[in-house]
Amino acid sequence: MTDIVGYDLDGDIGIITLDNPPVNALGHELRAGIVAALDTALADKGAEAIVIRAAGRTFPAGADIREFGRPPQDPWLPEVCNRIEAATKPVVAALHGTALGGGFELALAAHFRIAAADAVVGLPEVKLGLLPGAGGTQRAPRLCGGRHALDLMLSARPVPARKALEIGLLDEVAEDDLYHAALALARKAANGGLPPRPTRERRRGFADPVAYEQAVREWREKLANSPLPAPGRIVDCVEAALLLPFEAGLEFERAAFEELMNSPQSAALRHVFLAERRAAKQPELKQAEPRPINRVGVIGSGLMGSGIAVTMLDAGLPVTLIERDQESLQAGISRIETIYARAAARGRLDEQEAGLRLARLSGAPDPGALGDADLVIEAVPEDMEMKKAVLAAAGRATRPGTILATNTSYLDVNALQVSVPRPENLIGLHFFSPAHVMKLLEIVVARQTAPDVVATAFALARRIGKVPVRAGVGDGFIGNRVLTAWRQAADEMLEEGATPCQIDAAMREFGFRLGPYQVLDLAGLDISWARRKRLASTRDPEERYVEIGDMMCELGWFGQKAGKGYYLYDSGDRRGRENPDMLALLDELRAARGISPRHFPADEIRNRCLAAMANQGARLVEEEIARCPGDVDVVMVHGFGFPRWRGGPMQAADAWGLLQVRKQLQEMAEGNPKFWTPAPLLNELIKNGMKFASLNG
Ligand code: 3H9
Repeated sequence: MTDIVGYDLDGDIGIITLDNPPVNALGHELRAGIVAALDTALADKGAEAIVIRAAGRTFPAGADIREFGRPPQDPWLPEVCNRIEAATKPVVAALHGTALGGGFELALAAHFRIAAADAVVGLPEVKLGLLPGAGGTQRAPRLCGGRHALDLMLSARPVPARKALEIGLLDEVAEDDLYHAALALARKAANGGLPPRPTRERRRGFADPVAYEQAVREWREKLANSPLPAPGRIVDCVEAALLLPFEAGLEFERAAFEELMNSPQSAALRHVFLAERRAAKQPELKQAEPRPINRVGVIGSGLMGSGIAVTMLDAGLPVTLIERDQESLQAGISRIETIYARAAARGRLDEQEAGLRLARLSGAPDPGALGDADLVIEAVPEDMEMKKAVLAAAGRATRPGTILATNTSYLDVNALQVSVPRPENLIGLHFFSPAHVMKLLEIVVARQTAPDVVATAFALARRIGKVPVRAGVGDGFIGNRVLTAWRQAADEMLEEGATPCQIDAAMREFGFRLGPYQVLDLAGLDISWARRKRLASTRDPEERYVEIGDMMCELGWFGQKAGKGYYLYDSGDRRGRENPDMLALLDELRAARGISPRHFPADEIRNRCLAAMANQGARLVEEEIARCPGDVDVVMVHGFGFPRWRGGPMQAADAWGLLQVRKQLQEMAEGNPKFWTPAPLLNELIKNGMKFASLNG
């Protein structure tokens, strides 16, 4: 057969084996190979039944996402599924690993499905702004009914094999040997022990049409305000499965799939999926072996330090917490205990598990306790001298192979390297607050960082469930640089007449969960204040400087933790309400500057913010602090709540049109040229008819 599809005869059963690493994605070659192997099996007089299985780590995890957006090549996946279903010999799909999307649809078209006990199945296309487009919306409901089918497709969550068996999506779960259990099932079918049954003819899932329609109605109501088209189209297709003949249902699904494939939301979601995986791939992972990490030290147990400790404990790593004295240590431990108590109270974790995780925590008021740590992360306040002293002490207390990491948000990691005995062991691990919740991890590779330290950081990110992005050394790395630009654009509008509420509302309408001022309040305004003070002497006097943030900090309004920032936070309230003192302060500032305030429509707010972010992203790429625009997008999606379905600022700028972005920047450039002048990279791309996406490789 082909290199990636094999055909053998095992006794009287034809075995088709798919072997397209890493995840058996159903690209053109694999699809063509399956059709050819199926023809061979059907023509093979020795084969009474057929098993389709996969080699490697998984049964196909879906259609090949990298082919999307290109002209389709025959045979299409829906066609392959129809051919399997129409086979004149019984076909058994033997699933292991993660049988997802088009992979599971292939299985749904087979006559029987058996899965390994640890396999999961799912239809997660909605996460890519799509729907199952190879018959999944029509076949799954026939097997498991409307409610389960809708849950499967709209939650996008994979279902464990046993649960899938229970709801009718599988026929058997193989307790130990999947291959032999699949052979036995195929033999039983071949011997007439099981009736042939194309899924299109199954009616089990339609047994209770009233409940089916009720599920459709409930989901439709729930999704009424979704900004995404895919969920609603999934509901339409599942409803169509009940109402239309099978072939017409397939056509309905096909049309909806194509409409979604051409939607900007799907383009953005696919972009983020691929960008996340590109960001995790680093040359060092091929060149160097990650160092083993069995114990982690965390220095500093404030908001960041305790969140980092929880992240490590959650991943099964023992943690040694270091504080300057017993009292601070006790406060840090209590903070961690509170995080677990809250998780248990909310039912996210059972108390026993919370206890097991806490049992991995130890602490000491002295870095001497770090002797057996493989990695030490400092999370002390943003002060260069303090960080240098803490890292130097950690360097002295640890073994030669111990990796030291700084969680600095802005400071120069090259300068910090100078303070430690083994600079090649120092790296930046920039977590985002709250560290045990936020997925992003900026991995800051400094001048002397060793390749195996970089490889270890990326391997660790995977282990602790974070989304890693490499960043070069530069003030604020990637995320905080873009945030600063976003904030500059927003602050200029504040000064000219907008309010924090209006700006935040416009950004939420764009799809952000939180607006820029809510984010600043959450992170603490003192952090960026300290940075501004540090950089005050280097500030370009020609650059427009909006003083509002400094004025607030001088009054002690540090955001959520102080109960007052851009918003007011009554005790226990994390959402905040409009801060009237803030509005008065703004009036004061405008009056002092002689500015008469004007109204800002939401689209102007969004355009200015987006242009500023994309321009800053372009500069980060030029300066090689970000490797590519896609990395900037991943940072903004995972660290700052940029709506995933908009793809991040660079993808959103591509979608808006780079000419439009430049026009917006040029319009602004007069008031603050240094900040708003389009980055040379932007001009270069426009000149060559390219987009940011062209640089993602
Ligand atoms: C679909 O099926 C549409 C159909 O309904 C209709 C069609 C007509 N394609 O995530 P990982 C690569 S839509 C191509 O790091 P993990 C990935 O890029 C699809 N490549 O591993 C990476 O490559 P590299 C519906 C894919 O163990 C490598 O595999 N299916 C695809 O953490 C490892 O990936 C989905 O949405 C793909 N479909 O997680 C499932 N999937 O090594 C999407 C993965 O070169 N996939 N790759 O960087 C996943 O959720 C996870 O990848 C999975 C493994 C759980 C499978």
